[in-house]
Amino acid sequence: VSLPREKPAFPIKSARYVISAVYPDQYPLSDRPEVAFAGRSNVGKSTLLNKLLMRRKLARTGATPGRTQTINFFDINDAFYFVDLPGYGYAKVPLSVKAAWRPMVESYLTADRDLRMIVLLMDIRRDVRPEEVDLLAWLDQLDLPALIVATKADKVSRNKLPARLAAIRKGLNLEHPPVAFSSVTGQGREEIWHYLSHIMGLNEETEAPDEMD
Ligand SMILES: Nc1nc2c(ncn2[C@@H]2O[C@H](COP(=O)(O)OP(=O)(O)O)[C@@H](O)[C@H]2O)c(=O)[nH]1
Ligand SMILES: [Mg+2]
Repeated sequence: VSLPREKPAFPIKSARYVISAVYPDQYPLSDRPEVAFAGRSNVGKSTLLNKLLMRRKLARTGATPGRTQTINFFDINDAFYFVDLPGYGYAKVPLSVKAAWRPMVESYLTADRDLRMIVLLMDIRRDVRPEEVDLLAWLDQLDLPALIVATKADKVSRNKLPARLAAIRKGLNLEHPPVAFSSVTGQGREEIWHYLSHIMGLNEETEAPDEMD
């Protein structure tokens, strides 16, 4: 018996790791739109990337939280980049690594690239922290739109979900509630793709991909 295959929310024809960059001269040529993903270490950033792309192991998950202190570029459909920013706020990360985060991310955010949006991930169970408030204020100054995604939505009961979303919305003073996402149930995937394809000017109506993985 074969289970029905999950319907792709967006046609992914190819998804390819390009490079882990530290310095701007290591970034790939900026010849297409891109979206960057940010959040505390362990928030589920790699998991979200893999789920959006329907690739189980493209971005490495779990293992050593807070150690991914590079900016990782992924080429999607030869049409746009997904950019995995280093996670912040993990307690066990050495101070030297923490100190490197801001200049590394600042160099990226202020580089002359076709960066359309930052997807900021927050664990749905956690309250907003000053880092997230600061990051959003910073993005606002740079005129960069942000999409807030509340991850691990399967970890809270259905009836508590609206209150968690409201708390994050209030904590970040958002115009709209965040998108609830779960890698377990797939909740939120289509909605995130809807925003991504819109902001990058991609056509969702193109043909479906053949396969994943
Ligand atoms: N239950 C549940 N666990 C998740 C979800 N997303 C991520 N995780 C788990 O959270 C841990 C950290 O995920 P990872 O993607 O490596 O986080 P990153 O450090 O932000 O890249 C892993 O053990 C994941 O399996 C989710 O939506 N639901
Ligand atoms: Mg990761």
